[in-house]
Amino acid sequence: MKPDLVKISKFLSYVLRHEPDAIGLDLDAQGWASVDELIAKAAAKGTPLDRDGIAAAVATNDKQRFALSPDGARIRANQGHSIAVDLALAPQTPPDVLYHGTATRFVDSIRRQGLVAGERQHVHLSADRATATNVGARHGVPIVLVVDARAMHGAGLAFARSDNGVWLTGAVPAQYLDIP
Ligand code: HQG
Repeated sequence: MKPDLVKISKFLSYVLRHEPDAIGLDLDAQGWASVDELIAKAAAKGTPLDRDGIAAAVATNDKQRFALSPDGARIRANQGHSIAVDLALAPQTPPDVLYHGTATRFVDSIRRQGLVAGERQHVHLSADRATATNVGARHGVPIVLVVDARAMHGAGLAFARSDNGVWLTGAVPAQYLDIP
């Protein structure tokens, strides 16, 4: 992604996932905002944006973090919210095994508590180890935990997959974790 598009992406993450109130932006219950309103309210707070820049940031985003509605009028973040939104994702049967990348310094606490969503709405899980390693490296020395998603699902715990391929669940009790 080009540097100016990375800047737009970071701004979109901030207002669509965490702080819409920072610019007075209205999100609906599913997390969608009007693109026109976003542009107007960002401008009023000193962040000039235009439709083409937003479209390019959405299209070239390295993790496909955002979605535009088919008519281009609305935008939302695909996952990663700290504010309460109902993404209205259908529950899905996960693969037998999923991965969670974290930092070694969190492992003792995770052994005790399992994985908790913390500031976010969900615990984020990856379908492959490489992605999980990258997620963990954001926090420090990475370590990949293996999640027995099959057993969790069998016990009635719900999973969904975001539009950009991240597996989401409410929490992962420690008994379902294989921690190396
Ligand atoms: C850890 C990025 C102590 C958890 C990524 C993680 C992802 C615990 C940290 C998305 C714990 C939370 C989310 C416990 C969990 N004790 N630490 N009991 N339970 N933790 O950033 O999963 O680039 O909120 O292991 O790709 O790292 O933003 O979650 O290390 O998909 O699009 O608490 O963010 O996507 O950190 O990342 P985060 P995450 P974007």
